Amino acid sequence: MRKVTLEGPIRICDCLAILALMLMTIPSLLAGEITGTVKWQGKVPEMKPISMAADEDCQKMDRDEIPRNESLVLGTDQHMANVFVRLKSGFAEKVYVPPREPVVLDQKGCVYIPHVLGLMVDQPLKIRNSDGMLHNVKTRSRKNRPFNLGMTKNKLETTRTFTKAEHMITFKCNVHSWMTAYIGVISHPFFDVTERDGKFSITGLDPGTYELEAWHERLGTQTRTVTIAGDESVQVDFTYTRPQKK
Ligand SMILES: [Cu+2]
Repeated sequence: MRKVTLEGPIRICDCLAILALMLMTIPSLLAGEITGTVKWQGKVPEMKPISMAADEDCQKMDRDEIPRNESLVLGTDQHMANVFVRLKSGFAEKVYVPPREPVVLDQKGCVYIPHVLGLMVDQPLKIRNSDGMLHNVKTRSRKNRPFNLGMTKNKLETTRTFTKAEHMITFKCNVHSWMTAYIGVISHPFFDVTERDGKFSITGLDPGTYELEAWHERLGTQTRTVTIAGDESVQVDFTYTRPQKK
């Protein structure tokens, strides 16, 4: 068996390395977070199945049921999916390093999956065509250069990055009019998108006062002012309801 000793210069190096690791870890352990849920309040509207009659290949795909209109997606207890929650102000104005791992936007079953997603400036977005049939990705953006990309059965994957923060960029398919996705490109890592459980979590926050915003494609934005005093978890819940008729 190899004998390991901690004597002489190695020991000092080890101590310094452990100290450095502790210094890097302690701030994140002491960081605060904002968590919460987003719920729909009131009568649940009936969301009709998407009409895919324009493309027989989409319509006859093997699946349990045709997806429903995605402009309101609820889970159990009326929790809302596809709400983009982000810090709008209060965070340190600095350059945040984006993750190297790509975020994936898939074209599967003739819909975009996910319908709403977020990524950081310069983080790769992998656009996948799991359907292996003709789709077209056209972006509607003002700050980043728009693109219009045919994805044939021979082009199943491509990667793009966005150099500027933009909230939100609309993705549409020219072949299938119902296919829409919304992408938030954010300059910092403090954002989340709800799934059907309606939950969001924004972590790694220094003490301070923040403006927190929830965004929904049809129902608009809501903001809250949230103060984090230290290593605490502050709960903030959002509620959306049917807009009042004017
Ligand atoms: Cu398409």
